[in-house]
Amino acid sequence: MDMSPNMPKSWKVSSKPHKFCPGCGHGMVLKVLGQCIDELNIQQDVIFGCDIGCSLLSWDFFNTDSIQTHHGRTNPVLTGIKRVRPDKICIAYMGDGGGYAIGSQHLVNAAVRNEKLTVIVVNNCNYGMTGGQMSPTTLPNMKTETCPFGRNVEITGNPTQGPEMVAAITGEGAYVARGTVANLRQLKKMIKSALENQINGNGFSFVEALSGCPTNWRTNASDTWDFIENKMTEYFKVGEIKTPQKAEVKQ
Ligand SMILES: Cc1ncc(C[n+]2csc(CCOP(=O)(O)OP(=O)(O)O)c2C)c(N)n1
Ligand code: SF4
Repeated sequence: MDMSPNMPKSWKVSSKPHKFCPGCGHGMVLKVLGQCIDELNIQQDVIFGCDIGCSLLSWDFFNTDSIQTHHGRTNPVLTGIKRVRPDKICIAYMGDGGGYAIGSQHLVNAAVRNEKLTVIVVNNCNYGMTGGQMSPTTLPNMKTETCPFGRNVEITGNPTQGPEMVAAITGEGAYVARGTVANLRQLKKMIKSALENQINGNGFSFVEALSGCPTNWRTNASDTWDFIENKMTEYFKVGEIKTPQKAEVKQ
């Protein structure tokens, strides 16, 4: 009987087991990303860029060209690479802090310019790597290290709706969606559509993945899934938001 683990062909086997905490969503997102790279047969052409944050633990995850950037700078670094090598498939991978806080201006400008990149933001409602501080996507009243009594939206504003913002400012041909690790089949379809959109040269491609951080949420398996499936989706609606076939923003 074959007992070897069922890993995507594009994964770098020597860097496994990976370094994410048990139950972390990052590994699940990277698994479906690996499956998409395999199915689209683009491993030789991919340039994978990861941010600072727990996403940096993916710097040696794939057997592809990879680059690890400063916090929030993955989008401009990958934009530069894509502009000099438009034949490459550039994937920018980051957390909600990297995408919507320190790197927000880069996301906005890449989206406005409709850069032909694929951006994946893993939304776990906090700054995971630095110990669970409040991030732009921390839910109203959610407790974190820096809002121990719960996020007060009167003071800190409402959580960032990343895909909705990107869909509103990016151009024709863009693909924008929000998936979740609670529905990996759907998330895989979205990431595949985003990569196909870049392969076809249509425009900016953006997928947010709702994900879990049990270490900082201090949740057991059942509470982690309840939070992802029920609490996060009260605020963050899962689905395709903009597709190149349908230029207008889906409601
Ligand atoms: C310029 C800069 N500012 C701050 C930090 C500290 N820092 C490291 S990771 C991080 C937050 C990461 O959170 P997020 O992007 O949401 O990713 P996660 O770890 O949750 O996957 C911060 C603020 C840094 N490394 N560099
Ligand atoms: S701290 Fe959170 S986001 Fe980071 S690896 Fe652990 S569970 Fe994942």
